[in-house]
Amino acid sequence: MTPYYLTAPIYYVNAKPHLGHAYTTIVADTMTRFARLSGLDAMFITGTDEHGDKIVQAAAKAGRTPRELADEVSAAFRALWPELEAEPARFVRTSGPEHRAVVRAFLQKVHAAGDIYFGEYGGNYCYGCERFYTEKELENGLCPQHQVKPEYISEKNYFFRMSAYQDRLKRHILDNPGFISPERYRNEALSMLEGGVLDDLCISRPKTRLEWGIELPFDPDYVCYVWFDALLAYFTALGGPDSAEFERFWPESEHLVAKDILKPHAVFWPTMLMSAGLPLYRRLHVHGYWLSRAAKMSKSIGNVVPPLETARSLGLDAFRYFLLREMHFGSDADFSEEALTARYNADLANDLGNLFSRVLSMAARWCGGKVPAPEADTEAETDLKILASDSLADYQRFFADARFSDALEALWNLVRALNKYVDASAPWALAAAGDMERVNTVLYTLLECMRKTALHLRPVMPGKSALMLAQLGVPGGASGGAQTDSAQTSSSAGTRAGPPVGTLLGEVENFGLLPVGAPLAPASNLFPRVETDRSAAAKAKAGTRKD
Ligand code: ME8
Repeated sequence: MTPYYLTAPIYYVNAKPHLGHAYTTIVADTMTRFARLSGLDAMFITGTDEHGDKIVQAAAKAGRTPRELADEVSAAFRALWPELEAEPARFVRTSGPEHRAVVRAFLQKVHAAGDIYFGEYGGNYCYGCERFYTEKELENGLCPQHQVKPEYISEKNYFFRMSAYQDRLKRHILDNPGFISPERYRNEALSMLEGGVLDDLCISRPKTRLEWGIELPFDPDYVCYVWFDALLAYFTALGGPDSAEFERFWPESEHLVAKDILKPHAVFWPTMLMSAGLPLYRRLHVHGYWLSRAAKMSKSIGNVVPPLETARSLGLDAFRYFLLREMHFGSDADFSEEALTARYNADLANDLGNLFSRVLSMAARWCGGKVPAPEADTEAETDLKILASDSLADYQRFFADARFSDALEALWNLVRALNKYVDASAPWALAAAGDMERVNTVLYTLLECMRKTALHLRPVMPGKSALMLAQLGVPGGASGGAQTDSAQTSSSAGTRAGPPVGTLLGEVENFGLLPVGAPLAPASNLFPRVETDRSAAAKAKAGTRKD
């Protein structure tokens, strides 16, 4: 099986997880499940980024040691992922001994390549970002991420000769159009490489100023700068660059990040890899920010969306669906409870839930609760099958390109067409007229398209998809499918099980995979409609009128 390796960021432990962290990790999980369903041997990893000034400062504020704070917050991140049905194959902690060894070995390689030198540097340092900013990068003298005035710091440090790789990196980005996507971030990365010489990268902090870090192998008075530490987590998760797993997975590696950490991933990391003589990652996917009340979530603004409570409000699968459908990957999106409820009612309760409810109750009534055998198609079925193939092909294509919202929109074209087909073919009228051959054909066509829809939704809504497949009598739909998914990801990559029960291969072209005679659920209530303030008010008004 072709390998596929995806990384979500490893998150800082200075604050608890919020919706933004949940989003990236859920997207990573969804992409991995999609890859697996497409026949790849896929896994994703995440972890926590635990060293550096930021953590030391947060720990001091909380009256804890950095180690205590890191242990506590890292555990909170780790515990969150299964609650969101996100199943990383590995969870890397940068304060662990395996990671320390990987970072030190990498530093040695870059040092041996002659790309590390000792020098003095003074500059504007933002503690929040853990990096120096050039005057040009500041906005009105403030850090563009944190809107705080950076501190001027001057000290002797080690530097990575990043400038030496500027042209090579630029050429690589130009020669490989898919290296950074969407396009706007590729252009942004290219513009970082335009106009003058790229600064070299300061990669150390003197121990007199910071002790909470990995000691440089060539100077014990210094610890490693956080990005040279953090990015190597992507190697640690594979057992380091000398492991067999690295050899297998690294050439197929893809990274997933938000735009705040574009530069470290698009510029620092590939130049570091070039210096160490290692292959570059294959692709970098960059998404925008979730905003809350029109601002980036932050503790100080007080607009942080807690992921778990929000996920539970309408069910985890609805939450995952919302996140993928609402944000156009690459652009910012606004989060609100109202938008979540509106999408839930419109897309899930009305369109998808209603389809399952009406078709299964008709099959219970007229087909004895079993998948009926279809007779010859009419033009309506032929047209519907063409629409289904087109929608599914679009879905798969968009999904593979990380265009999740477009993918789901394409799938909903099919869901809405299926509801229209129910209305137009009116099986109740066919049954009343005794035309059971047409009833069977119409219901089989619907059930088969519903199976395809449920299967395609598996990466996004693993729980509801399994339930839908079980309601359609698909063998192994509920237990088999779900078990295979979790068995593959919770164990180590080397021992992962075989391919999942269903796959997307052949689903666009082939029609009729739903076995005739399979037992169907007598009823379905997948997404009960929820009352909103507006719908309750409308009902109350209607009630008053009737009275
Ligand atoms: O940057 N909207 O960690 P971090 C969408 N440790 N995504 C968001 C978001 C928002 N409002 N806020 C955060 C770090 N994220 C480094 C990474 S990787 C080797 C080291 C997500 O805790 C998004 O994925 O600040 C973003 O890139 C990441 O959290 C930043 O997490």
